[in-house]
Order: sequence, then C-alpha cells, then structure tokens
Amino acid sequence: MSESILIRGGTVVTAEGEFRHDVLVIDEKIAAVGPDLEAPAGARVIDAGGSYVMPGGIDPHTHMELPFMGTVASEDFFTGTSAAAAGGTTMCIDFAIPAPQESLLEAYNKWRGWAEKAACDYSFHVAVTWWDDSVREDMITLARDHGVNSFKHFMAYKNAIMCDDETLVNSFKTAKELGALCTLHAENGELVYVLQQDIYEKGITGPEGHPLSRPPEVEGEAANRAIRIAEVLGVPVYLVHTSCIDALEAVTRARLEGQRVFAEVLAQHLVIDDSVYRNPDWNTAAHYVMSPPFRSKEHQDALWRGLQAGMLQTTATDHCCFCTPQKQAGLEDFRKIPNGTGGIEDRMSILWHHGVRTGRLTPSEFVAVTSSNTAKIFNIFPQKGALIAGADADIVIWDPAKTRTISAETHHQNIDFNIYEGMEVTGNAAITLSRGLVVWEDGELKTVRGRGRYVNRPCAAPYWDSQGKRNTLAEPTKVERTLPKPS
Ligand code: URQ
Ligand code: ZN
Ligand code: ZN
Repeated sequence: MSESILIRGGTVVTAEGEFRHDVLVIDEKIAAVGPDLEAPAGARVIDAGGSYVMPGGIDPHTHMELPFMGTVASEDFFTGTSAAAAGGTTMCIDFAIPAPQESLLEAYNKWRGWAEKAACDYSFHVAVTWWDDSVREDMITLARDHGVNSFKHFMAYKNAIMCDDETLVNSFKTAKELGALCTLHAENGELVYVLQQDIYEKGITGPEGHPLSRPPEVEGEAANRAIRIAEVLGVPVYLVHTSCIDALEAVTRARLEGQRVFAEVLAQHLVIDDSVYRNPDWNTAAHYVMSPPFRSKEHQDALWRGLQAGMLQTTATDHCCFCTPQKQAGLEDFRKIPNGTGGIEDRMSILWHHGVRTGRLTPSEFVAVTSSNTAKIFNIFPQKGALIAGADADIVIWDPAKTRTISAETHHQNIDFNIYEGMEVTGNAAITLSRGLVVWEDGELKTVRGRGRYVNRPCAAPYWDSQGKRNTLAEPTKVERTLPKPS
C-alpha cells in the first residue's frame, strides 16, 4: 500500500527547468508540485534539502530474460527492474521478439507473462522479424488493443531475427497507417555475416574479432538505408543504440532536412572505447561483446556532441545480461559469444557524472535525455517523465554529492561482472519512488515483486496526411490513456 508523502525542501528539476518546489504524493500519483506545500495528516515528510527531485528515469531499451544465441539473459524482470530502481530508473521499455514465423501477438503475450514479476512499470516494443498478412493484422491488433505504438526491426542477426528491405517496407507502411513508430537496430547484417566469416577464417577467433566484423561503416550504411526508406514512405523512425559518427551523420543530415528521425545513445557507448577488446584476459574482453560494438575514442566525443546538440534525444542501456559462463560459449569462436551487456543500474549516474558534472548537460537536459524525451517520443508523457499533478509518482531524489565506486561486488544486477567496474561516479539516487512507493532508500532495495504495471502507449494521435486526410486506422478504441486529471 503506498502512503502520502511530502517531499520538502528539494530542487525540482524537470526538462523545463529547476524550481524550489515541494512535491506531494498521494497514493500512486503526484497530487501537487509547488512552494511551501502543507503535509496532510499522517503523511510522511521527506527532507530533500540539498537534493534534486526529478522524474524517475525511463530506459527505452532493455532485454530482461531474453532468449538469444542459444541461451537466456540472466537478468529477469524482477531483478532487473529492482536494479533499475537502485539507480533511479523507474520504468523500462523492453522488447517482445517473435522468432520468424511466430505470431507477434503470441510473442507479446509470452513476454507479458514473463514481466508479471516486475517491480517497476514497463512496456514493450514488438519486433517485426518476418512478414506476411498475419503480421500486418497482429500489428493492427497490438496497436489498437494493447497499447503498442512502436515496432522494432533488426537489420542485423542474419539467419535469426534479421529482417530484409521487403519486410522493412511492408512494416513501415503499416506503421504509418497506425501512427506507430518504427525503431531500428541499424547494422548491415549481410556485411556482418561475410566479415565474420573472413575474420574467423583468417584465424582471429577471440573477442577482438567482434568489432572487426562490425566496423562503423556497417552501421552507417544501415542507418542511412533505414532513414531513406522512411523518408520515401513518410514514416518517422527511431534508431536504437547509435554508436558511431557514421550513423550519427545519417541522423543529423535527415533531421536538418526536417525528416522525423529520432535516435538513442547507450550510456556505455558514451564512456567506454574499443580498447576493452584488446584486454589479454579472454573473459574480460568477452564481457564487452555487444552490438554495435564499442568504438574508438573519437566516436564517443561525437556522440556527446550529438546528445548536446539534440541530434540524439534519449539515453538507454540495452540491458541484456549474459554471465561469464554464458559468454564462454564463444571460447573458440567469437561469433558464438552471446551479444549483450548490463548497465540499467548505472545509466543515470554515468550521465550525471560524465554529463552534468563536466558541463556537457544541465540538470534539465539530464532529465530530458534520461526520462522526459523518451516519454514524449513513445507517447506516455505526462503520465511518465513529468513532475506534475496527476502524473504517476515515479520520482528519484537525487544526491548530487553522493559518490560510489561501481562494482559487480555491490551492484544489484543479476550478472557476475560490471562493464563500469571500478569507475567512481558522483551523483546517485538517494531515494526512488515507483508509483508512490519508496522502493530504494538508504542503500536498501524495497521493491515488491509483481507491483510493476504494464504501461499502455497509444499510437500518436492520428495525423492529417499530406492529402489533408485524417488517418484513423489506429484510433485507440480499447487502449486506456491514463492522463493526469486537472488538479
Ligand atoms: O541487439 C540487441 O539490441 C540485443 C540482441 C542485445 N544485444 C546486443 O548486443 N545489443
Ligand atoms: Zn540491437
Ligand atoms: Zn537491444
């Protein structure tokens, strides 16, 4: 049962600015935000003096308990959303990924079942991994009846979940009718496949072969191709884990020409470079095998500039955990190392320490890129990503002076290593509330298994197309839109 809580004396930070305001929480909602609020009888009063009070982080890219490359990610929806809360993140958008020929709706229902154990709120992008008329029908059903407004396309992972241009075109056209957003893992899977063979046959079998098989050009080509297809079809796109200059340039060109292109950057791609693959210890180098791979230093600098310039709008983690024994499936062949790294617990501190404390981002910009922009792009603002009356009480009380050293010894993620091992970060979550319940305080997790809820994300309000025709295919019929009631 949540309680009434008055968060007093803090500095409220939203994407719009900073305010010396109190925040009153009643049950699961924010009841009021403003100066000198009264505490109702029986309310708990939290003194937030010296701290920032911000919307809880939203991570738009996670893979809890993902079945992938012959194994299953070690982090489940309860442990993963709990670790998120410890770092100030109160919602994640995960992925339902059907195998080719598997119904999208069945995959979605399967993932919904797995997520029942979540401790904080969640939603799902649904992947289009194949095409026939039934896929189109499932997309319409998911958009209309299940609050799915984003469909994922993997342009990599040949012979697995990769979709070709024909599938991209068919899916993009359907998404346009729905007012849904197409998201993309942009790497040319055909090139990766050939490069992997060449590199392996040259005798390079270790983790150092992974980045060699996925150079920036491979990502840049796919990013540009997806953007151009979307341009011709007139549909918005969102590029996940933009990792390099080549892809960032494609995004920047399109946005400067007025095309509706969104792009995400992972916290780890902002601060870790490709020297990790040259670690002589096989296990340590394999820990960093993820796609797109970590890049050389100049790409990090460009990504930070892209984030500051607004060419990259969101930050994520692609939290997809495989423990060391799982990574060792690729001991003889880097192509068999399950791709993925963790990080959901550390994203906010990484962005604060390396973003705000270096002057790259203001606290408001930090809130925008860790929470509010994701809520707006995926159409759940201001229910999420906002501190206004009527919004869900997903709140983080952020201590800008609190320092910790990141380590697998102390993290709450269910994985036996941490990609930021040993990194000291200043700026950490002191208290986290998930829909009004304190789930993290005094270094203790107080999450409740199964208390997390699925968040409906209605398709964008049907728009007027260039012929002045109102598109109503996805007029949400059964999807509840939880908007704040005017106070
Ligand atoms: O590609 C993804 O986003 C999933 C399969 C996680 N793995 C990864 O290496 N990024
Ligand atoms: Zn991906
Ligand atoms: Zn991913």
